[in-house]
Order: sequence, then structure tokens, then C-alpha cells
Amino acid sequence: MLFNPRCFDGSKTEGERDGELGAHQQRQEEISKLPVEMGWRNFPFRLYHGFWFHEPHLNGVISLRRNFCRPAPSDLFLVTFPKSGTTWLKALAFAIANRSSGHHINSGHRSILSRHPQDCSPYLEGFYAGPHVPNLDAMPSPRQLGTHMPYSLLPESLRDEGSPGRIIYLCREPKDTLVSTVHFINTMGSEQSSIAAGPISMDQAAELFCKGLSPYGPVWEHQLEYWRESQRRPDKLLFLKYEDLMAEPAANVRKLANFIGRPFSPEEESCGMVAEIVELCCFEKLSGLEVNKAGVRGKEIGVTVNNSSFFRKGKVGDWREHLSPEMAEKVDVITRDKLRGTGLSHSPEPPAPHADQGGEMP
Ligand code: PAP
Repeated sequence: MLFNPRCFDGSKTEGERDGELGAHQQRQEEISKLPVEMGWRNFPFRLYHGFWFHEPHLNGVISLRRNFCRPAPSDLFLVTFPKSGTTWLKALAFAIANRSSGHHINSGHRSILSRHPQDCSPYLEGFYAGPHVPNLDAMPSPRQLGTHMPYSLLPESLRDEGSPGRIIYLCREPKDTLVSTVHFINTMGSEQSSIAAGPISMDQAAELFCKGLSPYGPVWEHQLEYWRESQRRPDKLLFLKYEDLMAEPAANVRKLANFIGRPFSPEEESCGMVAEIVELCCFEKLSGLEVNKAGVRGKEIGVTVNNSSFFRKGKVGDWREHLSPEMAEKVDVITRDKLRGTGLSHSPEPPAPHADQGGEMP
């Protein structure tokens, strides 16, 4: 059964619901006082604890921080900076966790063939965007929960040393992330007439991105927070790269399965289950499915996107087609500067002579 993100707790008293409405109002007032910048097609962005958020997402971000209860031991959090391969990660994690023990991948409602990957694990900030606190307990375990939250803004109960929840973070090379973001934002529809400003150009977007002003930006701090935590607690946080997943899908699918707690049995290995999951979740397969081609989402926050917008090219290095050499260099300089000495690096494809080769790939 598909979990309905708008499934609220009917057992709440009128007083509790009024209290939630009051807290919602307070959050809205708090948000209206945060620093604001316009830019990405006139969408208002607000700065909250060092990160920029598209304003309609912020209520959900703050509510999630404050109202999320303790994670269950079986909870798996799928985290990305936007446009870093979220859809792919959700599809893979779902297919791995929901395969039957045996020789075949599930069909019917437990199949990635019949639901959009974005519906396999709810986007938590969207889930908490309304005035009332959602009832996560209504979601069957084991739960896979998606979020773009920076590590430092995750609910405390998830960051606690003793927290039972585990996290998979998928990281992508910043220039490809930027290009993907531009295309995605330019496909967005909105009920706000001010968005009629038209598409943002690649150069305008790159300037904003370099200042950290992009959804959940700056990208470097976002990646580094998770990278550092993955180094400190590898049993709790698995850090993967989009580019590695593309280069060595089978090895990374095994890594995912081990971390999820569903390693492939010798029998599954010998019947080609790993290759089957890789194939099932590859860009060509998913983008061709009817369920991923039709429909829109995002109405609950007044911004609509086509389900098909989550599938564009799915390539490593597509930035070369879209960024001027100057813009690419500008992003690279910041990336090298921010990541220097951290152990995290993004190897360009093919390696550029100026690239920082110092860091170990995770
Ligand atoms: P989100 O962060 O808004 O949820 P996300 O899935 O990260 O979305 O962004 C879509 C990107 O993932 C697109 O990248 P592109 O613009 O560079 O093409 C999309 O094509 C890519 N993508 C989606 N599904 C797959 C897949 N199965 N394999 C590889 N890339 C994929």
C-alpha cells in the first residue's frame, strides 16, 4: 500500500490541533524575519542556520526539526543535496529492501515498476510542510525516509550518539548538481504569478550557486557535514558518490544492501540478482516507465513539478555542455578550496590537470 503523506493522526484532540496551528503560525512569523534573497526565477530564498531554503520548504524544515520523534532502529534516512541522484538512490534502496528472498524482484505494489521512486520514501520536509504534525507511526516499518536536510539541521534525535536510525548520503560533483538544478527549477510551475519571470540563465544560476544561494546551499558545507560524520561513524552513515555508482553500480549496490541489512545471499548472487537490480533502476529503464512519465507533484507547497522532470540525462560530466569554462573554473576553485584537507574530493571526468588529487575517494 502506498503511504499517504497527508495521513494525519485522527486521535488528536481539538486542543492539540489548535496548539499545532499556533505553532505553525509562529513558524511562519519566524520565517518572515529571516534574511531573504530573490534570484532563482524570483523564488524567495531564506537563510536559516547557515543554509538557504526556498521559502515554501522552510515551514516543513523547521517543523521536521522540532516535531520529529525518535527514529526506529529499522529507519533508513536517504539524504542528498538536491539534484544529486535522490531518485536513483530511492529506487535502489527500495528495490534492495523489497526484493523477495528467492530469485525474483517483487511485482505489484512492492515493485519499483509501479511507483515513482520519489513515492518510495516520503520527502520529509514536504511531509511536515502543513500546519499539523504528521503521524509517521502510520508508516509501516522498515521505513525509508528521504530528506535534503543538512546534517546540522537534522532532528536532534537522529544526530544523538545513541540514535538507532541510519543514514545513506549520496553526493554528486557540484557542477553537475548545479546544471541539474537549473534545468529542474526552470521546469517548475507555481501558483505565484511572480515566477512568470521566466527561466534563469546558467550564468545567473552559477553566480548564485557559488555564493551558496541555491536550494539547501551551500553545497560544499552540505556535503562536508555528512562526509565528516561518515568518517566519524561509518556504521551509522554510509557516504556514496553518484559518479562511483555510475562507474561501479554492482559494487555500490552490494554496499547499499549490506548497509541496509539485506546483503545478497550466495544464491541471489549466483542468479544475477545484483545485475537485475542495477538494470531495473538504471536511468533508461526508470525514465521509460509510464508511472515516471505522467503526473505532477508538489502541490502541497504551491510549486508543481512534472514527475518526468526527475529524469533528464542521468550523466556524469554533463556540465561540459552547459557551463562556460570561466564558470566551471569558478565552481572548481571554490570546491578545491572548501574541500582541501578534508579527505573528500570530486575527481573531474576525465581528470583535469589542475584537479585536487589529494583526497581519498570514499
Ligand atoms: P531531487 O533531489 O530533486 O529529489 P534528483 O533525483 O537528485 O532529484 O535529481 C534528478 C537527477 O538525477 C537528474 O540529473 P540530471 O539533471 O543531471 O540528468 C536525473 O536525470 C538523475 N537521475 C534520475 N534517475 C536516475 C537514475 N536512475 N540514474 C542516474 N541518474 C538519475
